[in-house]
Amino acid sequence: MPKLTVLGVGGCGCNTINQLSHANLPPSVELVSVNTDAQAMAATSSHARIQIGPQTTRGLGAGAKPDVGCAAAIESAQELSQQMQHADIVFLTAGLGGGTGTGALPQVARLAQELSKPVIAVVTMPFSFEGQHRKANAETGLQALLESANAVIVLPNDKLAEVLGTKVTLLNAFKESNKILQDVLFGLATTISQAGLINIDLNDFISVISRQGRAAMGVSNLKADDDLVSAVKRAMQHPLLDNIQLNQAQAAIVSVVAKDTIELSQYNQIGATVHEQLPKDALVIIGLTINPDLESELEIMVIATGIGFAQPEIQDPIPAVNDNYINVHNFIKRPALHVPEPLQTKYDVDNLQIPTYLRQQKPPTH
Ligand SMILES: Nc1nc2c(ncn2[C@@H]2O[C@H](COP(=O)(O)OP(=O)(O)OP(=O)(O)O)[C@@H](O)[C@H]2O)c(=O)[nH]1
Ligand SMILES: [Mg+2]
Repeated sequence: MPKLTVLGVGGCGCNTINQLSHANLPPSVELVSVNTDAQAMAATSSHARIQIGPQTTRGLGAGAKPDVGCAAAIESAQELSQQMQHADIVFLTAGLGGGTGTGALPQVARLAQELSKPVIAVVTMPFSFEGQHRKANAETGLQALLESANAVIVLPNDKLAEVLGTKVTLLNAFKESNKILQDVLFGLATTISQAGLINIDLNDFISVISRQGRAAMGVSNLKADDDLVSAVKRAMQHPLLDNIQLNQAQAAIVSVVAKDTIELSQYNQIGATVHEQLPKDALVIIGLTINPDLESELEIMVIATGIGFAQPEIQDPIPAVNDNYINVHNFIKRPALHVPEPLQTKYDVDNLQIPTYLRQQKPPTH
């Protein structure tokens, strides 16, 4: 079963890991919290923890200085590499704008790249109210990350207020942004772990995510009487994602889980809708899994990659059924998921959703 290792770096990254640890992800997903801040990290529930830069920071955080976060990751490079060496795919997540996540994440991505692991990073950009200084740090961190991760998914925190309304509590808004990662991890882990009858296999997946650049991902459910085309578009244009140009994407992976009543015309329509949003020559891989017990009519997960970089020659042959976007058409039943034992935590989960910089009531640096 392909192993997905998720490293959450810094306060925000560790919050996301903590939330994921309560989400019953498949056992092939390993959660790792990484922080310079020993106290915040000890409060995170995960399979493994790496306190980076014990010499550089003495366990006290990076004080909103990305250089310190960067030095901490370099100090702990060996442990970080060891943690990632058995992964088939590395997911990284952090909030950009502080010291640890912003400085360490590009270094962690570089280490993963040195191990030849495909790397997807999901990062948040700071709220406007956090000030110019944090914003500038976040922009610099993002540029560094784009050079070392394959696919980078950006969630601007300002969109949380725009989409969820100003009345939403900060905690719920953060939970919502962390849920995007949760949904996609869940979808991916189940899609690529179909032992024996694999529909989208690890190599398909790697060929899509190794397109360097910005990426988009999303999940949507189709209820009875819902419009199929809108559901596909919902999965492709998640409102919390940064505005990205899907018409510049080089590749996409689409995983459809449906009841056994799905019609061929519906399946074709999903493919056609995805294809319409992307350039004509984009590589699109679509898989279908049948699960008669699905709660909704259909579940669609999309990851589109390679956005914003010059388009290289796409070599991958696409075996066609009768359309050039369908390459897999296996009707298989999704195996029952093994639900892992809940992870141990002795701390109040809700409190942990509060970013360290708020919990410690330090004003953001301007
Ligand atoms: N969406 C979301 N954003 C968060 C969360 N926690 C923090 N943030 C954002 O992430 C940015 C970085 O904050 P932290 O992750 O606490 O910073 P850090 O990487 O630990 O850096 P230092 O504490 O300076 O070492 C903040 O400026 C916020 O914009 C969270 O749980 N969800
Ligand atoms: Mg911190």
